[in-house]
Amino acid sequence: DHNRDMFRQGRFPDGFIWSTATASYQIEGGWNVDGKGESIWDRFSHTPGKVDRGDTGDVACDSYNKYREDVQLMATLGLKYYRFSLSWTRIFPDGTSASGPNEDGVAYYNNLINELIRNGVTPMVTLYHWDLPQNLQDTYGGWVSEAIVKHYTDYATFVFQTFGDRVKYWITFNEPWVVCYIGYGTGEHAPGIQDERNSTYLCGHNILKAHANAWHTYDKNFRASQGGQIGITLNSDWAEPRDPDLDADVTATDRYLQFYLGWFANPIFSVDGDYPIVMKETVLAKSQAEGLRESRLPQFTQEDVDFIRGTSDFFGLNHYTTRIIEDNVVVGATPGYSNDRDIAQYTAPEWSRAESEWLYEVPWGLRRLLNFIKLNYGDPEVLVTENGRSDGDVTPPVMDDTNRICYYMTYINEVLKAIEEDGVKVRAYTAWSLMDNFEWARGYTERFGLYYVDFNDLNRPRTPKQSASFYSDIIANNGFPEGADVTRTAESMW
Ligand code: GBH
Repeated sequence: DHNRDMFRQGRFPDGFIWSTATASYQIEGGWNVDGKGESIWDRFSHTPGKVDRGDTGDVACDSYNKYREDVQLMATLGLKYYRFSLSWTRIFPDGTSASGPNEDGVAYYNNLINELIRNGVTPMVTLYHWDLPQNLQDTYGGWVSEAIVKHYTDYATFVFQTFGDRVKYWITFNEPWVVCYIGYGTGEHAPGIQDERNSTYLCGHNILKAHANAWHTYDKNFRASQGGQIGITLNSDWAEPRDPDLDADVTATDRYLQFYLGWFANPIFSVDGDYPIVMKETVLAKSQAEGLRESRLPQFTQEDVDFIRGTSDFFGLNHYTTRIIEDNVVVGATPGYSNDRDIAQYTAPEWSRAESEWLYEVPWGLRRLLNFIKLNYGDPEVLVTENGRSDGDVTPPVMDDTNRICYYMTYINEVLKAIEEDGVKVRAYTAWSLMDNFEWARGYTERFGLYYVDFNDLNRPRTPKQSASFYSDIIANNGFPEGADVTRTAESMW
């Protein structure tokens, strides 16, 4: 029973990166000020019925105005790194370089970056955390069209040129799986397209191309002069077979992981590149069974494969939870990403659930996933770019957030084991999130912050939860060294 794994004392390697993350649409607000264009999340949240309680990111945490205060929160925590994302439409209001750059939007990010650096905080910048320019959605259908690859590349080139003298860590995309499956498949996220059959796969195809274009642009034109690193952040749950003695379940579990992480990791990080073989074979067979002549999974040319392979300087990983997988063929099911996998998923009764209905606490899943990455994707340097736990929006607010402390403590301890016992090259850990923010389709009903934000107060005051000082202690001690208070606390909670 891996829930009873031992607690491990010890420090993280020198120079280990401790960070927190946010994303533009989730915190900035200022959705239509100073020349900013409309994004698909502006449109989506303004459409009745799409977000719980009708919440929007119009004001969010008001970080567009309160960024100096945010940087002070980081300084208080002793944070040396901060991961945030750029709003594309603040820079190019209609998504194309013909429409910009919008000087006020550029100034906002210059101010934020300079304020971070003045306070000893290294910026880690995500170019795309889901807020696509609405114009690119309207004109081309968004990520289903290869036409937007060029616009993304123009945007990337501009931000490298403009901010790259000070930004040394770039992340091209946050979680393409979510963009393509939840945005273009289930439609629970913007732009709300429900087409798992084709759009989900087309989206993935174009994001992989856009990512590779941005990486090559940086590599060729900016790396030598700017000396930064550029990679991608993928999300994945870990998975275990329902019956480990049943071949069908073991194979189904691998299929689940290949369709999840492998979909994007295999083209970028594997030796041969391209989509996972099992994904190509399965979607082709499913397509043929429907009477189609070609697979619904688009094909890369050998030139594409070579262009995409090897285009990441690190493996950015967002991880939250684990699933139990069973082989399961649904006869007569609507063809598409979900059903192409032929799986059923479960959780274990002993796993405690966070406020988010998908988020079960399974710390050892992170260690296994890190080992899976080491084994399958060439032992890359891994940056954990998100990990965290939600509370509900309850009165009075939960400030002594023991559950979150426990989550961070156990998951971070598993990262330490992965480094020391398994030799996984984990270089960073990032808590999601610095503060409570707009939790996408859940609006403000789920809170992931180290800082509490009062969304009923126009000033959006931030108040530290207990987990803020706990995380701060971990950072100050660089882990759990023998004799430290934080180590005693951790051991007593384990
Ligand atoms: C991250 O995604 C995001 O990067 C971040 O912006 C967000 O605030 C944070 O998580 C917390 O949610 O039940 O099939 O619809 C996390 C990965 C993957 C979590 C999809 C929710 C729902 C799967 N997400 N998952 S499903």
